[in-house]
Amino acid sequence: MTDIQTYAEVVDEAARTASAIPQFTSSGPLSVADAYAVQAASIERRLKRGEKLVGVKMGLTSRAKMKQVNVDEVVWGRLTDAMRLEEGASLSKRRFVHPRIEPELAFLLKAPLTGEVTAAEAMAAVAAIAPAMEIIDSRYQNFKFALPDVIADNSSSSGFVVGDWSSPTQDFSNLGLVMEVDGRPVEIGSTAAILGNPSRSLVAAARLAGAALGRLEAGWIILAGGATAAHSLKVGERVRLTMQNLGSVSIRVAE
Ligand code: 0L1
Ligand code: MG
Repeated sequence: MTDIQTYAEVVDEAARTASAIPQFTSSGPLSVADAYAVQAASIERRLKRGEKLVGVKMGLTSRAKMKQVNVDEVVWGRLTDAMRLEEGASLSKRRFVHPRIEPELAFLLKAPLTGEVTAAEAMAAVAAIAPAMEIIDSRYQNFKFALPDVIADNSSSSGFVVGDWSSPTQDFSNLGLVMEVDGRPVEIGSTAAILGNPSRSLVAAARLAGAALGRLEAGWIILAGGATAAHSLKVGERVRLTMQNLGSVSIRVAE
C-alpha cells in the first residue's frame, strides 16, 4: 500500500529545499489516484505553513506533451499565493531545481465552476483572461518521470506570472504568441496549441480539478496549459511573453 503522507513529505521537502529526488515509480507502482492523493497531502503541508490556494494549473494540454509521456488525459495541479510572481519580478533560481518556463493563457473566475460543463457554461464563469507564464520545475532527477510521479509532484508547477487582465468576450482560440529571452524569440506559437482552444482546458479543469476540490472558486486563476515547449531558465535572463491582443508579461532570473 502506498504511504501517501510519507510520499507527500518527500516531495514537499524536495520542493521546499530545491533538491532533486528519484522517481517514486522507480521503487514501486503508484496509481494515478494515489498520486493525486500525494499531491493533495503535499499541498496541504504548504497550506499549514500559511500558503493560500489561489487556483489550479492544467498540464499536458498539447498533443506533443501528451505523446511525450504516452497519455491522452490532461493533468492538473494546485496554485498557491507563494507561487505567484509579480509582473517584471525576479525569480531566484536557487529556489528551484531545474526551472523551465512556458507560455500560457490564464482565466480569472468570477463564479464557482465544477463538474461536466460546456465551453459556454465555463466561459460564463470567467471574469477575464490574460497572458501568463508558468514555471515548471520537476523535483525528479533530470526532469524525468512517469505520469504518477509528475501528478504527485503538483504536475511540476512551481511558479507563475500573470499579465494585465482583458475582456474574455473576445476570440482567444488562436492568438499568436512569442516568448523572448533577452529580446531573442525562443518560442513562437498560438493559443490553439492548448487543446485546440484554451476553453477546452477550462472545461477539463471544471471536470477534473473542480470535482476533486469540490469546486473551482470565484477569484481563482486557472492556467490553461503550455502553448509551446518550455525554455530552461538561466541566471541573468529576462523572459517576456507577448500575446496577440492581450499584451506582455515578463520576469527576470536572478541567482
Ligand atoms: O504544465 C505542464 O504541461 C507540465 C506538466 C508536467 C510535465 C512537465 O513537467 O513537463
Ligand atoms: Mg504549464
